[in-house]
Amino acid sequence: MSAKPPADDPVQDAPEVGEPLRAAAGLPAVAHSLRVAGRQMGARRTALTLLRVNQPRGFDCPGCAWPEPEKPHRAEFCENGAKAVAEEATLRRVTPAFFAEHGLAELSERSGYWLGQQGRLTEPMYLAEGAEHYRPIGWDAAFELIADELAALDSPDEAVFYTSGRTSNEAAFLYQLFAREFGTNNLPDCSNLCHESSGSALTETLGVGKGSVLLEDLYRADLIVVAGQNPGTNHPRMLTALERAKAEGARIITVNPLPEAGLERFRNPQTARGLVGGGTALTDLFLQVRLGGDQALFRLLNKLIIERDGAVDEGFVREHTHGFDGFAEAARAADWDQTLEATGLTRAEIERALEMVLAADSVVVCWAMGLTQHKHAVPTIKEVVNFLLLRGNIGRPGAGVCPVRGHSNVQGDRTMGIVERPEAAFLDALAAEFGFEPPRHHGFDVVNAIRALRDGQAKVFFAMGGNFVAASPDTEVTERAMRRARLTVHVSTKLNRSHCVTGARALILPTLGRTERDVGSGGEQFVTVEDSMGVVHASRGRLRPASEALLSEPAIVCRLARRVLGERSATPWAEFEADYAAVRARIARVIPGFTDFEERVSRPGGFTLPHAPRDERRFPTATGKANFTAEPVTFPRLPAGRLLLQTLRSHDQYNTTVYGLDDRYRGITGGRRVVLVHPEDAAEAGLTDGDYADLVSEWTDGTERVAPGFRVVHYPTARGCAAAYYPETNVLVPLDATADTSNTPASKSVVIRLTPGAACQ
Ligand SMILES: Nc1nc2c(c(=O)[nH]1)N[C@H]1C(S)=C(S)[C@@H](COP(=O)(O)OP(=O)(O)OC[C@H]3O[C@@H](n4cnc5c(=O)[nH]c(N)nc54)[C@H](O)[C@@H]3O)O[C@H]1N2
Ligand SMILES: Nc1nc2c(c(=O)[nH]1)N[C@H]1C(S)=C(S)[C@@H](COP(=O)(O)OP(=O)(O)OC[C@H]3O[C@@H](n4cnc5c(=O)[nH]c(N)nc54)[C@H](O)[C@@H]3O)O[C@H]1N2
Ligand SMILES: [Mo]
Repeated sequence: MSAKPPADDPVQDAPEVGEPLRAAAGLPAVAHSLRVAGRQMGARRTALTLLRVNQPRGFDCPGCAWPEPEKPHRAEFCENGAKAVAEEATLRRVTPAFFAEHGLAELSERSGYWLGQQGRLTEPMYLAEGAEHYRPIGWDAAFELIADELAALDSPDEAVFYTSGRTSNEAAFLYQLFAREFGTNNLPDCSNLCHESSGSALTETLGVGKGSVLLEDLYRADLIVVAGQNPGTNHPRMLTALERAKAEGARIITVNPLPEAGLERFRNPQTARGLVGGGTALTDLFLQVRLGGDQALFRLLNKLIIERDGAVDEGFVREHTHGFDGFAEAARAADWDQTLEATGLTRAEIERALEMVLAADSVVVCWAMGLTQHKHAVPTIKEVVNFLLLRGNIGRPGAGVCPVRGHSNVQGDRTMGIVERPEAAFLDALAAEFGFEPPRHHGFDVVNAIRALRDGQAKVFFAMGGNFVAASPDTEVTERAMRRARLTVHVSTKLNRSHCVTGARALILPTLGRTERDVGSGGEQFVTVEDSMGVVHASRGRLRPASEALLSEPAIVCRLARRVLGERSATPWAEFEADYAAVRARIARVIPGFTDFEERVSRPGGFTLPHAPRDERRFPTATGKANFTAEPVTFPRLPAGRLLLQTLRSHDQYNTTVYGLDDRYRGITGGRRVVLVHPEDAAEAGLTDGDYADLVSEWTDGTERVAPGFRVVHYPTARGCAAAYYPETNVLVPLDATADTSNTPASKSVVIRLTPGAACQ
């Protein structure tokens, strides 16, 4: 085992391409995860650490937000969870000596992969104005520097406080409280780039912006539709749930432009049959939809349901919904030809889907980024809601909406008030509890924060985790915007691109990860998180922290707040830092559903937050009912010779953290600069498999953006659609290309042309 990072930048992008696999997980996955983990932390630590993941007294996997079953399997983690844990529990360290050796100019030339491979950050570091190297700085001096910059602003709204989705409930609650006591709602978060479209659509139609199903509902469903999601890579434990659902009789329809191995067939690494046998076929019907064709697909299905005698649940529609007539009129106008064009599907495929829908008493629809990152993402998800409402598939067992969240606590962060457009009721509760007047006007989301930085309206950027410049769209614009800031601050576990593209001055504040023991002035603490299904539970790190100098996220916020707010604040920040139970006591008083928080979260498995549509078929919307909506159907139309590019994840990455250069299920090894295209589309561009192409994105204002040197890979994707990995392709996504209403970047819908190019050196 070597805990030393590779000396050279290993990104010699030279992809090799084999056949995509037809099944996911199984023995190769176990071997792969142990190999990756062993490289980072050695065999003993690997075994000890991985056995604690997602256990009742262990820590919550920092990977995805998929819930834990009530009785977790002894190894309730997956290959990619193991990689996420290994990234954090690595024995490699980034010390002040590292920064003395590597200057900013050099670091900003390094790949994200190389930066991440250097290991855990160990001490607070400061980059002075004009300096070439980060230098160590004490915690107090760091907080003072931030306080001085914040005090120099003309308005609190010139500061931006970003959050990624790994932050615990306690840290998130404190962080938003600090930002609001300081005076701003500028609390953009990774949700703005992720499931914001789901939140917008569900809040308007059902009254709650979260999923309405629990794990048991999947097991009880007759039909599960998985649209725009690749769980084999991004939520591998979901495959175990789908396998069980199938065993209980469910059928599965997959809607995706790509055949994803994990959904085709699953070899469960936790069972003997899965390890060595053929595994379980998961998908019964694969609808290979064109990018952005989902709204049209669901609209047509809805028309067909309405036209079928007895297919609509009339009692439910009458009693619980609003707007049926207007919707039904729009749905009846749905057109077969237009749908076939939008989806690229055949009539027979859609008819088969309809029969499966009508045969099912209970239906769950699961989705992720394939639905949320389009210009018409919100109307698309609203159409999914229409689809479920028609047959009463909300608020009863085995049925409902299941937006599958990304980051492990992204849903909890929102529940805790990390949101740039807070509701008045939440602000009222905060004001009453803490005795201050929170700002009422809305703040910046991610895209508007970039605009504000670009235009000089925001001057201090503070990030609680994440990798803002690499995760955001329009890389060049975003990087230029960030460089205009007076101060950029990152609370981070690992080095990343955002530490290299900085404001005039920059700070890196190193923090504890999920896997680590949090022992502060008040003794050992635990934190809590909320999964994708609204289950809140405790998370206790067990490993020794990567460095003695680390502070926990709550401690960082509390100390910063004391320094910045001083006498202005009546909040007991020191007490909160010492005792997270005191924070939870306040959360219980401010946020609905958290009564007896401390007691209920101490139970193994935690507790489930209330969800009115799920629990009582009550819909807290503007009309007091579940709303049918009749949005016009749209879908992307391309000029001749253009393709629609989706930017997605490979199997060896966690968002901007690249674990390795393989995408095993898709048959790609040793490189990331690949573009997956249908052979006939490649031929039309005068290219064939193995050629290199530049990706040129065309935006409506006539501007073009180029990502050079992608190896063309013939791939069985839907016609007219291409796929390439993010974050490399974020340079192609225009800042203004966002979803209506939610303002989420349309990263699954980039109009490009391929021009012959050469491999990048
Ligand atoms: N290992 C690992 N786990 C992760 C992450 C990670 O990077 N690595 N990221 C986490 C995060 S933050 C998130 S949000 C989730 C992301 O989870 P996913 O949403 O599964 O991630 P993507 O790779 O973006 O995959 C999008 C999927 O949608 C399909 N798709 C794209 N466009 C369309 C469309 O128009 N219609 C339909 N029907 N399908 C479409 C793509 O082909 C692909 O299968 O995963 C989380 N878990
Ligand atoms: N083109 C394109 N762009 C996308 C997407 C896409 O599909 N296509 N997906 C979008 C989505 S869904 C998301 S969620 C965003 C992700 O955006 P972010 O959440 O901002 O990005 P990550 O890559 O997850 O952040 C990784 C960094 O988080 C830090 N970190 C890890 N764990 C911890 C911790 O416990 N505490 C702290 N303080 N820091 C920690 C590490 O320093 C690491 O380098 O990207 C979005 N961008
Ligand atoms: Mo996400």
